[in-house]
Amino acid sequence: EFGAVLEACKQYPRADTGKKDFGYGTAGFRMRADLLPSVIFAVGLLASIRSRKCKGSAIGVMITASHNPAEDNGVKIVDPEGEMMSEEWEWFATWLANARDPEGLVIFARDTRPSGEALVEALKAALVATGTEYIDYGIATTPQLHYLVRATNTLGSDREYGEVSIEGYYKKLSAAFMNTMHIEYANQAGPVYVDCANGVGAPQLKELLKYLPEDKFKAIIVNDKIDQPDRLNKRCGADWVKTQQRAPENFNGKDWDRWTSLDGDADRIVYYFCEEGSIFRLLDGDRIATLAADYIGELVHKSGLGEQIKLGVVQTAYANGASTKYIEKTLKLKVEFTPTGVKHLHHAAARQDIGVYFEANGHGTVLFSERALKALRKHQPQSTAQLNALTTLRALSEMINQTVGDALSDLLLVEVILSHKQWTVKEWLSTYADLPNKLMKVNVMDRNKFITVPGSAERRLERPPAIQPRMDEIIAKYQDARCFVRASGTEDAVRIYGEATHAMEVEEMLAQVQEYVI
Ligand code: 16G
Ligand code: ZN
Repeated sequence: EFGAVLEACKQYPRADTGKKDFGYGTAGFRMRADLLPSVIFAVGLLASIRSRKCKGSAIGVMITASHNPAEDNGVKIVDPEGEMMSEEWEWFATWLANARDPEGLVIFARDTRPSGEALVEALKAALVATGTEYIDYGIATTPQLHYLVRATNTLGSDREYGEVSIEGYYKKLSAAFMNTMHIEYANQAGPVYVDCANGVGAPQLKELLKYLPEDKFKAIIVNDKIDQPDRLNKRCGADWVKTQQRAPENFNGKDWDRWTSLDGDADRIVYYFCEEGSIFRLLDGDRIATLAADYIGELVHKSGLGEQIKLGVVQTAYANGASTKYIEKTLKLKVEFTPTGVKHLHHAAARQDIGVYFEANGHGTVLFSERALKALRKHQPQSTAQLNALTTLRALSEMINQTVGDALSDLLLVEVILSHKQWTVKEWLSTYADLPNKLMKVNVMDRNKFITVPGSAERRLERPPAIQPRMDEIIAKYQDARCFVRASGTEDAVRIYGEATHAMEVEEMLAQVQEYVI
């Protein structure tokens, strides 16, 4: 086997990247697609090893660069439960040297980027060379691949996740959605418009819609030009809308129309609309988290399980302070903070009975623990009201993707909540008022010099030592102000985030902080 690996390896020489090394960052490897073949080959080797180490469980490989430009691509590994790969790498090398049985299984998919096709060849070469069985699922969203990994590994067990196919994913989501509609809810204010970033979300949402009756769920798809690769994520999509704070290309919403944007691999979603006078209003990940926590918390209470099942919310430092305050003061729920990156939030949420986690950028989901699921199964409702709440909760636990944030599943979730509450975007927005805020990107000589205080969830800087004390003095001058600096995990830059009561103050504060960072 080793000879075959060496032989195949020669076909995928390392691209010249100068002094730069490839690094498995917050969301896997990501770079210009032409630099990637050797990296994908290595990931193929690694996935085959990881699968063998996990006693032959299926391991997933997703080829995507998510919200980044069309000429980029990337790759990440999905663990047996459908989660992001665990951080211990050293094991694999040892394992490579010793591996005999069992056989491995790697399943993979890619987004709509044309470069994906050749990268899949590099991946397959590594899998063939290591004698690893594989299944190519073609074009899929990142969360669909996570689903497939968990479904594969739970097949035949007492906790089967769903049919092992993309069709099975649609069936599971749509059936659960229909179960949330067990009571006749008045269809609310018009369809939802979905900007698919000209990416994989478009064909996959179209497919999902075939499983949903139009009188229960009506979506109008915008930006679905997957045959024009250079339009992917360009002036559209969740990342663009969130960072630009404006509507995407081809937006033609009337006032109060409900719009959403997915990102290029459909694991993020944000909502937005225009108020009278064309004022743009964003309903980001924080808003989805608060909406979901409010609604699910209410259902738990109504079902009579309030004493047994506790909800917790997980956020990052980027969550708007007003959302945190709303969760703690109005919803009276616990908030935990973790560093940026889905794997951190996911693990923290998994420790709750029901854990709601969302990054402000729109990536998130709601996790139901085994304990909570068992309580939902066992509970004997004492009234029709309890039964109704319980039925909805059970359906939601099936509809919400348990492996990772999933734009399609989150879309259904928000739509269910809005129709149950008979809310339009207006009522949703009015739950709290965001603090004015700003996110800045600063290019520095060496971002690795910026290290945050351990356990501070990136809210305080430890090094360089001079900066935080100066920042504290600046922040103290403003009311309800917050500001933090952290090195990006995906770009060669440092990010500065600030919020305060008035937008002018945010500007002033950030301008001063920036001076110390550069
Ligand atoms: C990655 C993360 C995202 C995070 C972002 C932060 C995943 C799947 N994606 O895109 O969650 O918000 O990085 O980027 O974990 P930054 O470190 O450059 O600010
Ligand atoms: Zn993404």
